[in-house]
Amino acid sequence: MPRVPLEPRFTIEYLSVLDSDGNLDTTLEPQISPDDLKRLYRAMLLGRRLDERMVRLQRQGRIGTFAPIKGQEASQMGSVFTLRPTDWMVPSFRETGAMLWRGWPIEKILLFFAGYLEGGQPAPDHHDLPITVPVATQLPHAVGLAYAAQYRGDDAIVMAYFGDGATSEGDFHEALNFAGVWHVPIVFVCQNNQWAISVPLKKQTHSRTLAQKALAYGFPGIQVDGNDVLAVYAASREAVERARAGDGPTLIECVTYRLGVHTTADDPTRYRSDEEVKEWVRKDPLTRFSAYLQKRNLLEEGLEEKLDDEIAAAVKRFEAAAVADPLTMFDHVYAELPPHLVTQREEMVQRVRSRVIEPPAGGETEQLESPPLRGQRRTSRWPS
Ligand SMILES: Cc1ncc(C[n+]2csc(CCOP(=O)(O)OP(=O)(O)O)c2C)c(N)n1
Repeated sequence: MPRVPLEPRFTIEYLSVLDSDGNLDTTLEPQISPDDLKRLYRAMLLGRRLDERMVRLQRQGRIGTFAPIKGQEASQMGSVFTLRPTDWMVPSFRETGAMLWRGWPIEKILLFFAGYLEGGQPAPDHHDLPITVPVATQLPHAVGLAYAAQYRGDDAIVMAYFGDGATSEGDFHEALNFAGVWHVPIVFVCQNNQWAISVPLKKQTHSRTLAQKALAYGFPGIQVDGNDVLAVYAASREAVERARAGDGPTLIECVTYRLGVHTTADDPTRYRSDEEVKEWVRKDPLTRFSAYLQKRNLLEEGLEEKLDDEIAAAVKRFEAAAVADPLTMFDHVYAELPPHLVTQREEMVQRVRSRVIEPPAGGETEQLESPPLRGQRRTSRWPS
């Protein structure tokens, strides 16, 4: 018997609309109104300015460890921009930009990175999941949400974010498999920023692209220039429309670069060269998009200052909050605390009492309400 080639054979497309000087392939230019183009740029710039501010706040000890998005603004904004508020956005831990777009107040994001429970809770009418630090664990949840939308027959779709490193996790493969089998309305957005902390992409996979992994699970994958907001937008809109029409999932691989540190606890000079970083600075998504907007006369004067003022006002509101309550860390994992955690909690209570950990100053700061999560008990913030 001869060997028979099976159909379909696969190909992966690569999409790019703007080159690094902001020149356009007019045949591929997506239809976006001038107002929307301005909103997109504003959101990308806000993401960048807040990012830089948060790194400084961390260095000053005013927030904790933070994962910057610098360089990934086009991947995040071009994709999240295509969602409706009633759709679901499922982040990992590097989607500050996408979260801002979805309406998370800046001070709430600051609270999260300062260790406040309140900072991590989406508002009740918010169709977003909270930040997820364990790599790829958000993906099966995202597929579950998409399955629920399909089951209920509503028209919501799900967009789930993750990095190149996440594609080596079992959760990624299980999620994509279920998404394919159930044909659920989901768009997987992989921000391939070339590094998973110090692990380069070539040690992560031997595949030519990450997009092609979708084909093994029976749905389309596309690779886009992730520093080109118009390309990311075009691919995302197509994927969102496909999902909403009942035509199943898509995997979008955004080829981008993390220009900064992995987190503020990282020193990337230990594992990557200055030349490599410089090469990617040339492809900065903001420079490229602003060159395009300049040509179309759509750049707003004084925007940077306006955004900085907005950030400064939010930082003030954030700093008016009382210090975070360390005891909340025991509240929301177990319904009944196991004995070793009861002991640890008691020890923490003693430490707070003996002022090894300072309780809130009282008077000048505003006490935040920490609502209990569903099915859980309310705890008092500070023991008497
Ligand atoms: C399950 C799990 N293993 C290890 C870690 C530690 N860790 C945090 S981020 C990270 C790398 C993630 O890389 P990638 O998925 O490419 O996302 P990026 O950080 O580049 O956005 C690792 C290994 C973790 N958070 N969760």
